[in-house]
Amino acid sequence: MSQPDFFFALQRRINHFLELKLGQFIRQDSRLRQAMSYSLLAEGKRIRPLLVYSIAESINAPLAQADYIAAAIESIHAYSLIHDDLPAMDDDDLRRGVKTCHIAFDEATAILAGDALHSFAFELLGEIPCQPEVTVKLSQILAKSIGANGMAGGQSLDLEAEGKSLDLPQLQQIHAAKTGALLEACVMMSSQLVDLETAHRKGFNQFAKHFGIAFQIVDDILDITADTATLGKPAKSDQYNDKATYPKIMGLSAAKETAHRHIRECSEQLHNLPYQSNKIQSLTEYVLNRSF
Ligand code: GRG
Repeated sequence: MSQPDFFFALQRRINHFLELKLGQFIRQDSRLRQAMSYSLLAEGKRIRPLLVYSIAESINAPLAQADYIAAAIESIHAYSLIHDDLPAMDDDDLRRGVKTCHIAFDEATAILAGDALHSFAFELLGEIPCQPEVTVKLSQILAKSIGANGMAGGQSLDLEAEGKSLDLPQLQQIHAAKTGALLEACVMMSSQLVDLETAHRKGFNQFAKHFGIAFQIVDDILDITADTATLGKPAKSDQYNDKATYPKIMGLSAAKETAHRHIRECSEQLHNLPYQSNKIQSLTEYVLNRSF
């Protein structure tokens, strides 16, 4: 599926903002800054920033605030990809169509680039032009989503599970933490920019849960159905690392049907909310039908 037109403008917006802020925050040109910039500005789909902006637009929150959330989350995402590719983790040499950070630079620089991108995310949140109590809440949500009960915890469970056979609830638990938590944070953080009714906030949170599950199922499906050139990262890497995946546990066609079901749930949640949601809806369909 090709990208909807509005993606390009928002991808340009976040790329420009990231480049600008990297330059402002890290004035000294250094090998570390080059490695951060190499991975952060490489050609990713920017799904997380697109999600942040689409939710912000839908609830009429200022995009000038959403910029900081989108950039913080993309920075965390870049850090997680750098560390995920390291020899001690998935040991991959290709990411976003280019050499992984530790291959293009070296392992120590890649570890530090990940660490510095992690800090950069919180520096960005500290600069967001909004009330201090909102900044605190945003930092809490982000920290929680990437820590031991979120992304890092999920990654740890994923590594422990290599070579073992998991059942569906165990797989869901891993993915909800490893991939789902940061995607949920996109929605939860963006929706903090406006004083929403509790029921509406809950609706967005439910949407985010289904979005995260659908995203991961499609990621697992693409790992076995797409090729390395299209993915921009090694195909069949899950098989190679003997990882539990949705297609492995339930079969390819049931995995596809399950992804469709979660996307239908996303639409239903959006439909029940009193906001304009065309862009969120397009992003949701793109996540289901993407080719990489
Ligand atoms: C080492 C303390 C420590 C923590 C790191 C490595 C890690 C924790 C977590 C890894 C989490 C991870 C890499 C999840 C994979 C998520 C995923 C499917 C990534 C691909 O996302 P896309 O398709 O990629 O949005 P692009 O390149 O388009 O941005």
